[in-house]
Amino acid sequence: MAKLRNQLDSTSALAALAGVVAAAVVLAVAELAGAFFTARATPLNALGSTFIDFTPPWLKDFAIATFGTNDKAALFAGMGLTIAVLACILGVLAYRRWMLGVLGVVFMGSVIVASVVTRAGVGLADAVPSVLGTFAGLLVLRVLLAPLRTLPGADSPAGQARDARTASRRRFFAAAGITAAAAGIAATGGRLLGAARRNVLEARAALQLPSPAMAAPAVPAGVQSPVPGMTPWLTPNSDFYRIDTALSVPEVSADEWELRVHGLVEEEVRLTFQDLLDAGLTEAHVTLTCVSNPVGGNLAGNARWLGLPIRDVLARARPKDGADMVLSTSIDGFSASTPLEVLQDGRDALLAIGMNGEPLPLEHGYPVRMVVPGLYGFVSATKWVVDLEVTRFADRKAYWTERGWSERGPIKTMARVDVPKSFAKVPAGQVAVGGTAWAQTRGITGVEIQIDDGDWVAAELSAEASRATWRQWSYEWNATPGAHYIKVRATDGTGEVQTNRRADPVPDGASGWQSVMVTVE
Ligand SMILES: Nc1nc2c(c(=O)[nH]1)N[C@H]1C(S)=C(S)[C@@H](COP(=O)(O)O)O[C@H]1N2
Ligand SMILES: [Mo]
Repeated sequence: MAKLRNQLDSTSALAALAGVVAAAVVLAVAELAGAFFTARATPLNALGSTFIDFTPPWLKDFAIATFGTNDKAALFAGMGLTIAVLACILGVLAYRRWMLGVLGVVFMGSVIVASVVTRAGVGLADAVPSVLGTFAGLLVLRVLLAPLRTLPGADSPAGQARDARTASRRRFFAAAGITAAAAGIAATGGRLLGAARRNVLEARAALQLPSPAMAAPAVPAGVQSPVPGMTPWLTPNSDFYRIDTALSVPEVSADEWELRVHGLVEEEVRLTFQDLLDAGLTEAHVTLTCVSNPVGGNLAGNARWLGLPIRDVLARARPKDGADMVLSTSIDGFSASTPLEVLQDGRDALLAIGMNGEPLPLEHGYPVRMVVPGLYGFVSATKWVVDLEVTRFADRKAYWTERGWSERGPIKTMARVDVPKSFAKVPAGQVAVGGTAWAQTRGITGVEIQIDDGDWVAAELSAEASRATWRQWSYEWNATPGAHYIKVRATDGTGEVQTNRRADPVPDGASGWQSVMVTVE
């Protein structure tokens, strides 16, 4: 009897230990996954905040009085201890009744999820790391408890039982040790990764953009089409389309950022972020467009960019005769080939640090990116740019050129219907039709509409801010019941009408007229 109790107790101790290891795995996996999601609420910090919220005031006062500036460390120690105790109980519970253990772990996971998603500025997607952690914890608990279940009963022959028990225990300790070590590495890795991102975000938040030496021309009244539901003329940073090959957003510190300008130049130039802040910066509205944008697509956005004209940097480096291209490279290896003459012809091609009055968002290239009016992004808009090599198209190929896209990418004239949407149902009578058209650097001088097989008629153009930006248009349509097609085409500043020749985005941009089907009731 005593022997049986003894054995039960020591097995319970192992089960408790399994619970602690599983809890460590929950937190470690959540922390590691969290590093890739958000800097605002990593699982450990969020749990800490919740822990603070639930700590009675007297205990808080006691902690601050006792531990002073070490109160954060004390908080995490206290939290760790609480979690460890709960985890011991959970481990034993799971050993006795697996389903009870599962419920306990899921409850613990829910507490972490709730802690994360109730922090300010956090979305539901930020719960994913905690959910992943919870599953990993359950798995580990299951695996660790398995050898404990095969411990021989009291009725098996004594010697054999002792050997089997030793073997089971050895397996248990090996598995628990390896898992605990892996959890430690994952948690440390997650913290380090998360810290880099937090540091960059804090530096970005503290950054004061200089006022431009050359301000953007005032935006005329009436750039926005009056049609309800229209795309905003100026795209908010949070709505700006994002295209890049980066699996996780590069975290580049502005302090460490440096741009090297080299290749076919008389003088190699190096620029720091401070050099950019100290230079006279230019502000300009420029509409970016992605070459992958299909006819009627929305991979285009318009922002006010603040940056140093690239021609100023090139003037210092003095390109040599024979150079015809600048290969810009990002810290993550992406590269773009931009014709040298485009960067020198006076358009607002910028090494941009500001977007709509803010430092660049991380995903849009913080601290520095290129913005070149008139060229698709894949040959011009390098984010996290760190290197400009003055070279020749004959000598060097950019990232997408090596993958079957063209080496040059002037933006094609394009008109788009924004309202009504494709397949919309609208009431008969006056229907407001509105959209956006672009032909950066050439400008838009006309937009025409065709209903079914009718005549092409001129739409009303909204004001134009510059030839580097898109232009909105609107049209009052007297709609009769039935299914109708609205076609649209633009004319650019050279007088050329947008081509109806259909082309896929590969290799140098889609073309053709958009046709939108609507049902009038
Ligand atoms: N470093 C880097 N820069 C990049 C890319 C990329 O994949 N990596 N994609 C380019 C492409 S294809 C486009 S369309 C624009 C998009 O810029 P955005 O994400 O700020 O809208 O960035 C360009 N700059
Ligand atoms: Mo793109």
